[in-house]
Amino acid sequence: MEHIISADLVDKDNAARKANLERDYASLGERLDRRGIAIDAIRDKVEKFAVAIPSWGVGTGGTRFARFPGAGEPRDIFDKIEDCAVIQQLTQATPTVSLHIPWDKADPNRLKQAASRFGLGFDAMNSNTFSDAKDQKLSYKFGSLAHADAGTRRQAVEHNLECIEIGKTLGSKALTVWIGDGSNFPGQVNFAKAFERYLDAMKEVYAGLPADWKLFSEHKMYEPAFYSTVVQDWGTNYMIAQELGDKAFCLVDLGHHAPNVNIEMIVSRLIQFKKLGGFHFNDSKYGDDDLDAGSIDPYRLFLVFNELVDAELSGAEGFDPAHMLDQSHNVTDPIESLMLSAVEVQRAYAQALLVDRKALEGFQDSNDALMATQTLKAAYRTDVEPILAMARLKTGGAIDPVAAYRAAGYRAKVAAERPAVAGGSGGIV
Ligand SMILES: [Mn+2]
Repeated sequence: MEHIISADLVDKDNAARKANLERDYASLGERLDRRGIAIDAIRDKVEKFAVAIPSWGVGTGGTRFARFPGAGEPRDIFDKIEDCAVIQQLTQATPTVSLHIPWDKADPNRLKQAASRFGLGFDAMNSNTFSDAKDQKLSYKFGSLAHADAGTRRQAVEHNLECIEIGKTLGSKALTVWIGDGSNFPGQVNFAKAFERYLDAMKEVYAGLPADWKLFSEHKMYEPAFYSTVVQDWGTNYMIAQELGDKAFCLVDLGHHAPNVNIEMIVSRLIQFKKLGGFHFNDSKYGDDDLDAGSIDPYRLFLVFNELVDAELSGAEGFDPAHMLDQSHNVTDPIESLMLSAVEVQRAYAQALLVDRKALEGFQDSNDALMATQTLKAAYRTDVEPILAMARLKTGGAIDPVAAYRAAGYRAKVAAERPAVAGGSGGIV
């Protein structure tokens, strides 16, 4: 398997940090042991934990006001795969890439070959019927799968079926559908009719799904439509998954809710009714900000993982959520942001594994609110960095991914090879 950053360089960076890490790991191990927790068992689970990188995340993002490209941005999906390979090499937490079609359209066999050079696989396929592709016959300006015009709906269905076809060659096992359909003005759209059209179109997409695939529908409260969206919340999303069938699940993008919504409870509900498909991890302050996971409210991320670990440990039937990042990096090097975001997601998982669930249950049953919440806090307050770093070291990654990345000078190297792309225009990537 090929490495983009020299393995010697990673080894050298690790060698300088290894002795301190071993001391920190032993010290944390002793403290966890006092709590009845075996640190190696937690590390084993962390090593197996993976989160997919969105291909669109390795380019510099932007807002509707402007986009300020960084140096050495990927020019095409093959450059993007190389950037994803760097993230995986240093974190060992991101073995798969999630593609967006048509942005990443290329010969599927070539794509497969490019990824396998670096040991990368492909996660869920993402369709795009929220913007118009070049030379597209009918516009999605007024919607796609829920469009009033049957021809436009047909085109959107065909596009989703094409994404499934590409994904079959790549070894993907899921299709994520997020639509921009909705309205900007009261009265613009008949809510019931639009939802009916969406369901009918999605039934056609679902019918094209291979037996071992899953269909993820992603809800979002607003944007690009600002008055109503067709798939606005988890309740609507749950109805969709119920209507479509056993292979249909709800995808929770953390940024797609109103501020302060109790997302961890939504997660619990979807687990309970076997319809949690997976996540788009990111963080937000005000809306769908697509900020780095754990950068604004790490406690919320922990509380989401508290529900996930609870389901994992209790052996909830059919529980197998997909983990994906979905972020827009406007002011940072996307590779650095994605590496740290993957680590933040891992961190929340590790912390949630430390919750004393037996004690928590006792406090819940005896209505001891204070001790119940302190039980969660005790896990959350634990600095699990030595566990994460040791997991990376043992699997061939970097103890400090950002330091190793900077030492390797990767961004400067690709900046010399990849001509600068034009900035200026607004653009979600
Ligand atoms: Mn998303």
